[in-house]
Amino acid sequence: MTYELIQVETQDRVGVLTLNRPDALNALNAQLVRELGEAAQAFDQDPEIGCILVTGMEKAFAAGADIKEMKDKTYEQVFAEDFITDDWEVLAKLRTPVVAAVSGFALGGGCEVAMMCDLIIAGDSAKFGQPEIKLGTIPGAGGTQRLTRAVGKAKAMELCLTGRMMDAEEAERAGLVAKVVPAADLQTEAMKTAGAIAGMSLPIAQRCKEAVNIAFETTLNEGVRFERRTFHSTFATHDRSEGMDAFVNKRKPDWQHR
Ligand code: CO8
Repeated sequence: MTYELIQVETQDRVGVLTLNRPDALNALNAQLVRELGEAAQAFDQDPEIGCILVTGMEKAFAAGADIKEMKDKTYEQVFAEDFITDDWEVLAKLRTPVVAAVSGFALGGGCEVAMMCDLIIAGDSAKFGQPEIKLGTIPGAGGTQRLTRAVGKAKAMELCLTGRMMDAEEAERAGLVAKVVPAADLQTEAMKTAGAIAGMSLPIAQRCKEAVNIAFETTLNEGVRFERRTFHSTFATHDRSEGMDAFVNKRKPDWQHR
């Protein structure tokens, strides 16, 4: 597959997707979103990929949905197309763990794409925001929901209603990002985390991710029950036996990803 607006590469067991539309600060037009979704799904179905890393460029992870593409759409059109389309939700539905490495602007749809990933590592230049209100609209790809779950109502409400940007330090304090690193080290640091995840047993990492995500969708009781049954299911895998045997025998586990 060849792509125009993203770069796709593999490093060990990490599949790297780099948004690459520099002239528009990686504004997410239909083509970019389609390419990102297709490439992410291909990695998700590849048993040789244990983690997907989504990143952008130094100045911007993505400055939002493409306003120029969106500006003349009518209500009839957006309703008929169900804009945004399912392409946008692809990242949120992947089973392989996904890390976002964010440098520069992650605004509007860009912030929403980062939040669809399982965890965000931010360069200290990162700026997050949902500025849609300044354009006379509201977030449309999960911003009001995922940001609120990540940082709580007070800060989410303030960010969505004022459209102000939040820097990386504030985003980390608020719980939106897992860690902040110097911008110059972002790719290396994000690759370390993605590599560590990719070094685990894939079917176990998939179960782990699913269990954490359930916390956002259900009650505590149901979530704990789901976790326990999923924990039990790891006992049906080769890698659970291997992991415990390796610990007891003081050796490195040799994951078979089954
Ligand atoms: N859409 C289209 N083009 C963009 C976008 C964008 N979101 N952001 C930047 N660009 C373009 C600029 O128009 C400019 O192009 P040109 O050189 O042709 O004029 C180029 O990128 C560089 O941008 P700037 O000159 O503006 O760069 P600055 O460093 O001065 O400013 C900012 C950087 C602050 C990031 C500024 O570009 C900005 O405010 N961008 C818009 C941010 C924004 O409002 N994002 C939200 C968009 S709406 C949204 O995401 C809704 C999501 C809903 C779900 C998805 C539906 C499909």
